[in-house]
Amino acid sequence: MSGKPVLHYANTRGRMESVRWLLAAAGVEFEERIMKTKDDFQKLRTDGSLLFQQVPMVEIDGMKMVQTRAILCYIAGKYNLYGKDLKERAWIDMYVEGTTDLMGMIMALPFQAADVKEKNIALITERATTRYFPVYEKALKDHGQDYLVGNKLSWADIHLLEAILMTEELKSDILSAFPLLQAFKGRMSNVPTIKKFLQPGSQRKPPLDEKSIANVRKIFNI
Ligand code: GSH
Repeated sequence: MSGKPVLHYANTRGRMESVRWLLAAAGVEFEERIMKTKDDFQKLRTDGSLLFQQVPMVEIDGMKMVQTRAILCYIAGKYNLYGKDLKERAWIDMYVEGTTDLMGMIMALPFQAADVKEKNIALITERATTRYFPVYEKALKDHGQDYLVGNKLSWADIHLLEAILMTEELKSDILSAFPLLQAFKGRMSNVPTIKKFLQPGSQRKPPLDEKSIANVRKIFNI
């Protein structure tokens, strides 16, 4: 065993992408075991690797961890990206839940019918600009620091950058009314580990194309 975390998921962003982001930003190398077929998924289930018969699953520190949020909390805590005390952790949790809600809406789009999808894209861009991004813009304005919590890089910053880039894929000028978030995006994209993850050829996954959507539908019975 290499000692590196091993990520079990399909060859897509899905619920695993934030785990890839967090590990990459923490500077942790990881391996991926890509499930290509429904049978690959079934094998993991029958060999007892999946506590709730679901992925994402990450082998780390002798555990086979499932439940995305549990995995992310563990990694954030282990690599010192989860605040210095309970209050900082509470803020990080609140910010992360906001970006999780926003990204959850985006993640569902490829599996929706064209008319529903069109309405939801409008809803997502509206929510991003009126509910979510104003919160992060205000946080940065109020404390005047480079990072969201504790004047130090945390899981909240990494998750927000992931959410910004995902939302920009729907509407490239989505940050036009948010100057501090534009500057934040520039700063975060230049953190060396993140900069590396944003380069072509990294373990970051692209948005789903038609072929991958069909494959994901088969693997997960969607
Ligand atoms: N609460 C779980 C988490 O956040 O990790 C949900 C995991 C989940 O729904 N995983 C999907 C899955 O395994 C793939 S993204 N679906 C098959 C199933 O639920 O039977």
